[in-house]
Amino acid sequence: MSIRVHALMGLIFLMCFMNQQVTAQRPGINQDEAKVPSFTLPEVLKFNDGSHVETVDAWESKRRLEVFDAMANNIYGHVPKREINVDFRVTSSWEVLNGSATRKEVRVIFGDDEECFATLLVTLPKSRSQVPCFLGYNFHGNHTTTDDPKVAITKSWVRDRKSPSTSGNRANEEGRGTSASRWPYRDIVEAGYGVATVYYGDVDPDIHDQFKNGIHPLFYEPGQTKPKKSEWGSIGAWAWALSRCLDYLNEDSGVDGNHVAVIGHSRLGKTSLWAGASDERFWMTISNNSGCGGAALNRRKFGETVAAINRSFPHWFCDRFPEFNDREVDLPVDQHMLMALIAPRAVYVASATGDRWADPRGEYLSLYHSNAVFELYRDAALQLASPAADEPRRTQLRGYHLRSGKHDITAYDWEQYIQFGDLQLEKSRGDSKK
Ligand code: GTR
Repeated sequence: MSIRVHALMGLIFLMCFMNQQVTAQRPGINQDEAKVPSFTLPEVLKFNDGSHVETVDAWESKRRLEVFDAMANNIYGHVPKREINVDFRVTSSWEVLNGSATRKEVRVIFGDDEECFATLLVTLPKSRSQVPCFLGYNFHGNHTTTDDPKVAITKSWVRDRKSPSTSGNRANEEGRGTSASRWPYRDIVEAGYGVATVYYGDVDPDIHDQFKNGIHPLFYEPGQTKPKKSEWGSIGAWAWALSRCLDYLNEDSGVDGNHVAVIGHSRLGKTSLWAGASDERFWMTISNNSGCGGAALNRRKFGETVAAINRSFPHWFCDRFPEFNDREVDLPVDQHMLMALIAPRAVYVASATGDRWADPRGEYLSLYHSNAVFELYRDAALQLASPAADEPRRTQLRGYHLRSGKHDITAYDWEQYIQFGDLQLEKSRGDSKK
């Protein structure tokens, strides 16, 4: 045997060993495609009584509601019935990007006193009026999305970043611009889009405190201390607040309220999908590396599982979701149904090659298994085989790409979302001429 073959075998052995190490370090976690269990997905177009959905009308008037209900009951939770006041106040505005765009901060106030609020940072190109706009949460505070010294630093709880940019769960000046690569403002504005972002911890800090902080308590009935079993966790609350931000964007004369795309990365991608499914006013829904509880099919049990996510993040979903830990097959839904809820509005899912924890194949498959519903709206069917890395695949209403690289949202990802948005805009202009 040649030295080269020996070296190759050694490398293969090392890779297998490392793979086992990863699996061994995380008991119950599979990252081997050959070990994905065989499964049957719940049928999107089958009513709860077992009969078949044949028409768009039957889907929209009845089956869609059944699916929404099942996803809310078992995974994300329902928004409580109680209603609260939400007010908007523009607190500052200025010019950015060499005068080519305006930026403003809008206080979104939840409830009747001024204590609970989120700050929406809105950046709009000046070249056009009424622009289409991306709306999405950021992880560490608005000031981390840009070097702009005027952007206010959140006073809310933040996750400590093991760097000088946070201390004692508070953000500080050192963090300014540290997530700027995730928010390519110039590219977005030059493409003719606005972009609005908000720190998710302003709405509900991402820490399990039995739902005492954030917006949940504003919805409690007298004597209630935590959400009911089928009521929202943090993802449900974050998604609801995105709809309130959309309410504001609808009032903003600089924004085309019919063309607001909801976008999110990772846990915030799970959130954007649930927001897009819950609020049919969203024009496009974009999920970047959202993984388990987002685009990835639960039944594949590849990478992060239902049990793993509920263990690490017991506050994200409704209280019923942990009943399906290690029992994915008993879930009455799977994530392809989340995609289906977005139809006939556009949905884009993106994965990354280095993000196996999020199960790229499972993220693509949920889009693929939404074919039946999208085909009702004459969208072309996606093929079963996943696209190769860096070769985006699109139908009229759905897009997918697998970016080379790690779990992140990059300029490449944004480029695809903008191109997809441009195609949707062209289509709606074409449709309105007919
Ligand atoms: C991980 C979690 C994922 C994903 C990610 C993120 O720890 O397991 O579900 O949401 O965090 O949001 O960055």
